[in-house]
Amino acid sequence: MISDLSESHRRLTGIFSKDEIESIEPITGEQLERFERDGFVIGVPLLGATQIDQLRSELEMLMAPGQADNRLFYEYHSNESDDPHKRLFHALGAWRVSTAFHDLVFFQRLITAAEQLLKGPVRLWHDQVFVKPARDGAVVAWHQDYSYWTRTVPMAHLTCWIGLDDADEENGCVHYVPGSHRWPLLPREHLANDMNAVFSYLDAEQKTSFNPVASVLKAGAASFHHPMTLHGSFENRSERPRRGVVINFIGDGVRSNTNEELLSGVPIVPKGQKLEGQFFPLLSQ
Ligand SMILES: O=C(O)CCC(=O)C(=O)O
Repeated sequence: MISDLSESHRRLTGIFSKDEIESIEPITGEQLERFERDGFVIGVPLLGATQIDQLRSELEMLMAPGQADNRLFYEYHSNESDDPHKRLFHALGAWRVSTAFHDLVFFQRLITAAEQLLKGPVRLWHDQVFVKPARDGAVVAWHQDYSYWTRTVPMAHLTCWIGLDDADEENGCVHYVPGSHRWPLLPREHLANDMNAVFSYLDAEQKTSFNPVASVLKAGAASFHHPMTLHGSFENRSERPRRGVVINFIGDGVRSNTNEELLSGVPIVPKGQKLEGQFFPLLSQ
């Protein structure tokens, strides 16, 4: 078995070789229109029960003591909140460590949905895992994903958030601000401390049109959002965990905008060069 799963760009197990969901087209025409209008689409059926179970059980391994020193992760925060009474587990790079998380990246149903929304061939940018434990789950402050990604151009990015639990307002589901994908890029603040930090940057018109929508999802369903869509999630005060896995896609052709590392531990991609190779696999056939 290889130790860095990014060396393989094929599925390593049968977990995601079969579509457990009946419907053929992941994103309907109506959802495509909604994505253009609002900057997100909620409730795309993606995973079946055995796929969810496998991801949940490998997630336990990813969160186990000792993994924090695993250099395959691009980032690993056992708790990204500065408040010792709140907790947000957040890691990037699980696809290099766990076979289920690796194979999810190469899941055809997910890739097809991303191609529909990005309107062309797609590559992996990176993955993320966000876990809010029961009772003391921290916030994820309002932000636009592209505020973290200006080191890659042009902006041709897409985020997919997949629930490993039912997610609702009680356990801290993601919220989206419709239409905010047409706002300019806003500055970003700490990810897991002050939910409303972004408010100091909003003008009067943006404040008036700030009407967030809760992304209420069943486990196994996904939401997709535009890289400029303002989103965030409130605390988990419920008795249930709220676990989510995120796949961040780029259109094939996105280039590096820096001569520094794009992701921790990944060889430098010089400014102007296309993202490709071991760490940015082409997912479209
Ligand atoms: O899981 C969360 O609450 C935040 C997710 C997020 O920021 C994202 O999907 O880009």
